[in-house]
Amino acid sequence: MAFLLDAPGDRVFLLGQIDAVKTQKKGPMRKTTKIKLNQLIGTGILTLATVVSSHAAEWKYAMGEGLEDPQGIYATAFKDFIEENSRHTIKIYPVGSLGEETDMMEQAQAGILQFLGQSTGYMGGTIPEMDLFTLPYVMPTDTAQLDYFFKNSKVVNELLPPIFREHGLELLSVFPEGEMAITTFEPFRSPEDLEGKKMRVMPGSPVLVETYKAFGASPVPMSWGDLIGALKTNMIDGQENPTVWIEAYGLDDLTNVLTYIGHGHFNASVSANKAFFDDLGRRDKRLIRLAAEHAHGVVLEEAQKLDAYGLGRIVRTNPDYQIVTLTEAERAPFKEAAETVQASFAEKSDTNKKLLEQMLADLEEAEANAE
Ligand code: 6CS
Repeated sequence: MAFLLDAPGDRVFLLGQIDAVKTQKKGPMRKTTKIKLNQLIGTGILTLATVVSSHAAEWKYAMGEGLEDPQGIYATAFKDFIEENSRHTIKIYPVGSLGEETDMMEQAQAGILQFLGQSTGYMGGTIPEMDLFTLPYVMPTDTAQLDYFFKNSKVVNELLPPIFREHGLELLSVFPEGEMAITTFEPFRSPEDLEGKKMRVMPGSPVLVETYKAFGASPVPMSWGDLIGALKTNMIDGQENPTVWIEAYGLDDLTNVLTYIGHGHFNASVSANKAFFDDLGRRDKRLIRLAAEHAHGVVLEEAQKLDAYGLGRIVRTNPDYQIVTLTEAERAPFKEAAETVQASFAEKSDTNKKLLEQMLADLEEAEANAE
């Protein structure tokens, strides 16, 4: 049965017949996923009132990645959901179109942008508590546990939203993109091997600087826009990023070795400008939350495939490239060094301490419940 909903000035929906269509474009993952709104209605997530928006607006969404990267997949799914289920439209500004990530953060806080997709690694300078996600050897590398954590965690769902509001943002999602891999010119297997090596880290995060110091290296905070040039001119000796990104942007062609030391995951967040969000009506707020929930589900599934696909492509297209996974014994000194970084984060404020404790509890729950 289809219900006809016709509100003045609103789009007419035949509920039970609407499909929100999302298309992914990357390589072998290319496919079309139909998101049936009646499935959401069936689960009670969606009610008639939530689907309809009362006026049409164009909202701006900027992010630190391209359309085919994980943040782009999220943004596209978010946009499609909003556009299929309201009269609003979303214009997406991918990496490079509005300046560096720090510029985009300022634009989102000022309300020039309505939505911001940003790597958590860039956020520590603006929202110090976000460095939680950058702490070494805290997050698991198991993707099922990560998915469970990012959907159910008290840290993400309860503790961080009020902190974001203090910074003029409404938090919508935090999601993982892939395990951090370190690319270098020379192989390393211990902190001693990294001594004196200039390692590029994302700018703004005190934790990233402390981590690479603890690992024996000399960290060099640098924006994405400067990284390729710095590798080409040997200004730096290495950098870290998830495999999906390393392959997509050819960082394997610019270095000789990729090493997994199991120290962390690359994560991204999505938020809205708080004043914009607060001014919206109940229906639009609900629409945005549903779009975020939908996009989160899409990216959790796709990002893992993309990360594995990235590694497969490196192995196929760059056969001389060395791929190293450190053994547990080789990881031990890195893990030990990481403890000082975790302790220093917790000592910085009571909020940090509380967040880290809750994060560890959430991760324990994820380990017990993830399938
Ligand atoms: O290394 C960086 O700065 C970039 N890395 C990723 C995976 N996404 C965006 C970010 O700017």
